[in-house]
Amino acid sequence: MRIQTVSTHAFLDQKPGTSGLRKKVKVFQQAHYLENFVQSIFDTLTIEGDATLTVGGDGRFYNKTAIQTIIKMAAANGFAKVLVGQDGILSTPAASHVIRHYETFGGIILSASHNPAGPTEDFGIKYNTANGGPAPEKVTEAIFAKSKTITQYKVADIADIDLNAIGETRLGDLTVQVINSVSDYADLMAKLFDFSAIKSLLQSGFSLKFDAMHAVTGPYAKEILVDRLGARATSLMNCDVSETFGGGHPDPNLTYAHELVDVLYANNAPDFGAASDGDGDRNMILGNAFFVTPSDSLAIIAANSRLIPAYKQGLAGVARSMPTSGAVDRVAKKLSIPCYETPTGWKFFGNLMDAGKVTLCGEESFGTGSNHVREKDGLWAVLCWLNIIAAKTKALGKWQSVEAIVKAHWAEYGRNVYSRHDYEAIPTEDANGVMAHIKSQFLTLPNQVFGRYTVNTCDDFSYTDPIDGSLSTGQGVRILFKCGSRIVFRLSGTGTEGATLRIYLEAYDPDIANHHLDAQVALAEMIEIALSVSQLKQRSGREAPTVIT
Ligand code: G16
Repeated sequence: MRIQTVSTHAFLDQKPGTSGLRKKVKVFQQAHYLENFVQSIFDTLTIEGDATLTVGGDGRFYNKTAIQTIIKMAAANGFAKVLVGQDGILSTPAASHVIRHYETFGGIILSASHNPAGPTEDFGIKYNTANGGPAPEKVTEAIFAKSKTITQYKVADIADIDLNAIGETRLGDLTVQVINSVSDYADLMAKLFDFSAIKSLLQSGFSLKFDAMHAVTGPYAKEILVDRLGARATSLMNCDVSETFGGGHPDPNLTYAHELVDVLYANNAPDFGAASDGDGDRNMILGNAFFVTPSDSLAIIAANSRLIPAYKQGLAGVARSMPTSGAVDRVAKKLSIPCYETPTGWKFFGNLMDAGKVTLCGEESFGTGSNHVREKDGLWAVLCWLNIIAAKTKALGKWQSVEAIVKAHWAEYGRNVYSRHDYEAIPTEDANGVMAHIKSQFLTLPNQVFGRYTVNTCDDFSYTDPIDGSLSTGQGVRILFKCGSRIVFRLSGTGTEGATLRIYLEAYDPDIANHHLDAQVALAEMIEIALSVSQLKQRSGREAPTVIT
């Protein structure tokens, strides 16, 4: 096997964001760009003789091209074996499972998640460590540092692999094994959940609609929901993976998953609806004409976790990202288990799960998961809900609607009314100006009264990892009110165009008489306060958010 050493020049923009390096495809197509980043990853690792690398992606445009390059570079950099999903497909949670199940050295996941796909759209790459989780910040910082000084990379002179043919190929010192993309993951789901109870529920006439948004979960949903659980084939929509994700924006929220939303809000709607994103780690849960806020979904799964076989012994603890609502905190209190508050980014949950401190984690950004893998997991969340409904149905003799389950939860715990307003693709200087303007008021805001809200404190969230002591600063600006309500401002770390400014709004309401209110109505006063304190409209020229969830 001939190994070429190729001279290159550094690109200075390869800083991984919230979840890996995400850029336009055209940026990745520049000569040496992808290779530089892959070499920078490999240069931060100590690759031992028998090391295996897992590789897979969400099937978007450029996935297969990148995989061929990565295989050649893995061969040149000392990996003994590469495990790759058939056709280059592995959903992000499935990739995490493959890394753990086959105990591989680590993995490279190719995805820009919920961002659109195609020649003029987005691509992404991230490294996951042997625990199956996204590399922690100290590793991503080291990769970035390498990328700024790189002068050469190594690539083996070997033929392209047939990614369609399951089986092993030997190329010089490297073995490439193409594996079924779905079966290991589907087997894991069958171990965690009560498939026979879910099957009975589906046979009893309970109807569902799952929207894969033309992205990676299509084949997973077919195998699990239809082939193994017996849902009708018509329960699935947009389940053929296309390289452009059907020209859509595979972000499972009320704006971008409108096709599914229309079905669930129509006459004779199904009892349950769900969607997942480009790489299969996000989820949106809907009932008949009812939307479940991701923060509530996490709390409800935690509160009912004993109904699911995998969690019937109880939870070690739970964790949520700082901007996620405190609904799960109330459940943790009742269960007398710890609840951790981390910065945004699934990578911050890894240490807590590895140390056995938490079992369930979740984020307001439509991510929920458990310690079965080290990524959030869209289909897992869907199965949690189906399992909970199936178990309650068994106990009550009839099924409860999603809305009834959520409202019963609010009646017991109170409602953390919640919404996020996103202003996407605004000029970076304007977004930075808004953040600086809010921070400049840190000393004057406390004790100011805005209608029925009085500011208690303000800060820029920072986090010290309780396991390894690492400190992460600048994780979101918080305005905390005396009544426990709060407004958080944060710049997204996953966009590829300008800046995305997120405003997170939360107010706690224990009064059942208000629980029917639409969140935008219930939070109207706080939305006005957020706009006035931030001067967002004046500074960005934007009249309204791009997305409201
Ligand atoms: C990624 C991270 C999540 C994070 C989300 C949004 O998700 O894994 O932890 O909550 O981005 O991050 P931001 O607010 O910085 O845009 P995904 O699904 O894009 O991989």
